[in-house]
Amino acid sequence: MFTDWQAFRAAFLNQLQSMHGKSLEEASPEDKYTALAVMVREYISNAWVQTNKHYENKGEKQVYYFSIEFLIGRLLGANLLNIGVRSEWEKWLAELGIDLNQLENEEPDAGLGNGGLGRLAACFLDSMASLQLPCHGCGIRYKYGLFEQKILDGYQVEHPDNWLKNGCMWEIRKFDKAVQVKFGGTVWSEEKNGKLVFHHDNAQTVLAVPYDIPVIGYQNSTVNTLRLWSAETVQEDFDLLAFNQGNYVKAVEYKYSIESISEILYPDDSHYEGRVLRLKQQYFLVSAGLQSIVRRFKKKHGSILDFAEKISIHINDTHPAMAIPELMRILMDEEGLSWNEAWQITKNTIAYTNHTILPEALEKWPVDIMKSLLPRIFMIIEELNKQFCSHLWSHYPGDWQRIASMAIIADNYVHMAHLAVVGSYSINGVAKIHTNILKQDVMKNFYHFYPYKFNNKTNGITHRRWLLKANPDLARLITNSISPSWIYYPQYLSTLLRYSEDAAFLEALDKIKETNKMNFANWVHNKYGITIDGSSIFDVHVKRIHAYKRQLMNALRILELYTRLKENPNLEMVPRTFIFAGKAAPGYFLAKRVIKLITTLAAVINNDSTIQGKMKVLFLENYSVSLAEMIFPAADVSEQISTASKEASGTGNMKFMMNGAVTIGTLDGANIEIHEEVGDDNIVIFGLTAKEVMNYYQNGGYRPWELVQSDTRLRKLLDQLVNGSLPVPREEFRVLYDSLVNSDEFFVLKDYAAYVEAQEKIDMLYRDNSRWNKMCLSNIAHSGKFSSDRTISEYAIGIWKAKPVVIGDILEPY
Ligand code: 26W
Repeated sequence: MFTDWQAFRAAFLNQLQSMHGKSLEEASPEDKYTALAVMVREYISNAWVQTNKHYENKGEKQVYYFSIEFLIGRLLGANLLNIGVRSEWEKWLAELGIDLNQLENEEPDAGLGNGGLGRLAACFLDSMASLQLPCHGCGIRYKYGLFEQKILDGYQVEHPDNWLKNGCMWEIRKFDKAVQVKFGGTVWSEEKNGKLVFHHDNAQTVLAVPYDIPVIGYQNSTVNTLRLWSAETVQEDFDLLAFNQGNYVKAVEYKYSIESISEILYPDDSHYEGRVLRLKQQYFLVSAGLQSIVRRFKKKHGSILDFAEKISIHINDTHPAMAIPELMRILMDEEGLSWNEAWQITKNTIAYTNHTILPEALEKWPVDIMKSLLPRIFMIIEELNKQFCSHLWSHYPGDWQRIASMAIIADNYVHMAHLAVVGSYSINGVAKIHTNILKQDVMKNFYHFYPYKFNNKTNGITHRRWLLKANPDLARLITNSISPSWIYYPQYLSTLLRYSEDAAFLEALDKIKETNKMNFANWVHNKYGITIDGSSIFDVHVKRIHAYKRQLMNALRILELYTRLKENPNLEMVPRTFIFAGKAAPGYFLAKRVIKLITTLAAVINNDSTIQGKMKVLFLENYSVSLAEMIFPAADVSEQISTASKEASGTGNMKFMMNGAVTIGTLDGANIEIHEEVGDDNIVIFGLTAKEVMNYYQNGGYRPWELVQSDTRLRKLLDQLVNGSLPVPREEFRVLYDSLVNSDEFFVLKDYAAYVEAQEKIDMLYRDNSRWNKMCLSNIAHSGKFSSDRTISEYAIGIWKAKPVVIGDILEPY
């Protein structure tokens, strides 16, 4: 659009002036950020409109990805990159004395997700647009994202994440597209012309207002939409309460109770809690989303009976599973279809991804709550359950046990995973092993009944954000070596293997890692005043804090290594910097104690001069997408040490690999497929297999106490948690000690010796610099498979039957 710097400069200065009434000299970094964001918006506005027009006119199948979380992070940098102007604008801004990176840092992270599931949804959006697929996101516009984590006295403290306080530069409020969502009240029916007609009286009506965010494809003119819904009062309801009854305070209270629906993201990661507000959020999302989809569909297409051919609705875990009864409700009560017609359409429209097998994460809602909050939805679920159970009965006559284990409603609960399986045409796991566990274990009865529905789609990450954007030096080296094709076809990264024996290339790789580590070390120094050794191994464990992810195992090994180093200051070891980051759910006591343990180790170790800086421990506050973008490029070692069978896939493992870090990990989730790609020599695998773990579980676990009794080293180590040798009250870590010694549900002690050995292997491998660089190269070269472009192509072909739509070359701004 801008032919030269002059034109760019004029537009930028004009934007500053019209938006902020300021000259360049007066403008703050935030002013400059917003001005630049508006320029990006204008740049893509035409393409956005044209993309929607194309989709409407061509009538291709549309896909809607429903998710309670979209962890999109910052958009300015990624948008500039996808538009294809980043380096040029960066240069031009520099000529104006402006550092683009600084402007990017002005943008608050959109932290509308907890962890893997939410970030996956964001990576998927990027791939959908980049592959020119007509696929859109549908979510909630939380006023507060995931809490901001501060570390105070070594403990996690939560602060509200008021990410919208200065507004969001990317959203467009579409008030004319608002829809109404109904809660509570009573439902009654009457027969009219031989048909049952349902009426919903005394319901509380909530206005769902959409905010659209553009999702820009990589240099292809496709601009898809992420639609986020916000809850507001229906104006008349508010006025009625406030003025007609003269009860202003009550009216304001009412307003807050409605708006609370989209107020805050629940900070639970893999732990289900039956909160009414959460159920409201789920229904709010699916009802608003489906109403707007049906409305748009009817505008363009003749018969609603074609709905399933033209629309796929993907539900990201069970959180949006009420899309099933809600679509039934809309098709029957509003479109006048029969039960059977509605059912045919619904079960051919919805596809479901499962993201976890942890029993405590499986959602089940008490019947009472659902019945009173969503009376019509509950009626439909009840009928579905009745029909499904009688269907089962005819297949498995007399097999009560099996039928009870599969029922949608059982023991006074609605089992959301069962609802999702029955009401969808596709059910996928997120890594090979996870899908196999679903088929053979967690959902084996369902797999027996519906074998054709189950399939695997191994997760992926967008290589554009996680390599091209996060690690520009590495991206440049790759492009200069093998051409930019890898950006479009990430599997092409494998051609890098031809440099496996090229000393100059390996050297260049090494240099880039070194620079990234130095940059990171400088950032740490500026922010925390801690000095870390850029030539030490950066050993990184970043993810949500959870017992199954075993940060505790890593911490124990750090404690042991430190103790050994104290005893023998001349211990041969490559200096290491242990880097942790991650949030614990606010109510997850044990996870919070693990944070305290790590910060305590950091306080002791970082201040002990007798170990000559051979070890440092960092716990970085407030893990977020932006922080992650700084960490992955600087990592040497990727900790992926979950108890085998527990991590459905993991996606951090892929981000590390793509940035040339070497994995130390268990045979769990996608680690298995990473191992398959890079082979034994380029990854360090240790520990129990999923089969072994599951065998233990089936036989009542193992007896950790006996292990501790027979292992002096382990006993001594564990004693250090509770014998007063750490500078905390003596009982501080008793709960951690007890959890290990009494049950050790996640096999920390059982796997400990193997883990220590694997870590020693890492130390040994790192000493051989050229061998290590080859390992890094192998990881980068084999990371193409883990691009979400591959994953999304598989969804598009195998599940959605969606085809790319070419928009043409219209990225033209004004
Ligand atoms: C209802 C409480 C709750 C909230 C979130 C239960 C479960 C969840 C998510 C399913 C947890 C989650 O994020 N799972 C992660 O999904 C990633 C993307 O597929 C996987 O890579 C991770 O292994 C899995 O833990």
